[in-house]
Amino acid sequence: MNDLAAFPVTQKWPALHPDRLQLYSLPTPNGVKASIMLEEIKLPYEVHLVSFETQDQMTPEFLSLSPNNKIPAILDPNGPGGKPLALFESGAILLYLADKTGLFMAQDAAGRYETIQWLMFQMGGIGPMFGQLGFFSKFAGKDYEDKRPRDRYVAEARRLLGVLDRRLKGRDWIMGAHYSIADIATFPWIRNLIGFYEAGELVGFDDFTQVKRVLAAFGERPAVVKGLGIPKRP
Ligand SMILES: N[C@@H](CCC(=O)N[C@@H](CS)C(=O)NCC(=O)O)C(=O)O
Repeated sequence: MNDLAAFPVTQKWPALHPDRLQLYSLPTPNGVKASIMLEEIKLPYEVHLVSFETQDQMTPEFLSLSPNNKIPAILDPNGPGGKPLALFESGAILLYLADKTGLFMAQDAAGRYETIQWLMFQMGGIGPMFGQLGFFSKFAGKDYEDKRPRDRYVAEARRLLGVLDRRLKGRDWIMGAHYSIADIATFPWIRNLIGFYEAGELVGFDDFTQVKRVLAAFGERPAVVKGLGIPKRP
């Protein structure tokens, strides 16, 4: 068995089951991508809560794993070559777990790149842009008198929703008949936009009927229901 003691993160968050994949996270739209994927692939894992209230993400132990001070991060004792592998960035974690299990990723080369393309669309577009919209519409930025930043992100969120809506027309999921890591990356953010950020009306969410349809299907998956609550907040 691989010894995880060499990883400083295990000093703050001891591994009770060092043979299992270790997840360091919080149930945010980026965090739940990892927990939903782990529930989907049914890989045994041990979860550790990284509390933002106590700034856990800024501790040297966490930074040794995730130098960008963001969740989620994982430590897999059984990585490539049987050696432990540490990873941060949710998109990289999804790709790694898809490769490790052969699940939720097209197996032909062209389909694989197409899946990665839509995963990147979420990572570079939907995630960062919706995040800015949340800041300017619900959090500190909502009190700014100048509404141009908010309007810019509303317009950009609408544009991205339109791109996704057109892609989903005639398809069950982003990659067609097959549910994939592109869906696991994307739909927690759509859910967050209209749920936690309460920006549904602002972006005219009702216009995006395909996105609405697939969001509903996503929310019915047992692994999604479970993964959305992992790790439990105290
Ligand atoms: N691109 C990163 C973004 C991760 C991210 O923004 N995580 C947020 C929570 S959703 C975080 O850890 N924030 C803590 C901080 O900024 O201090 C990923 O997809 O993993």
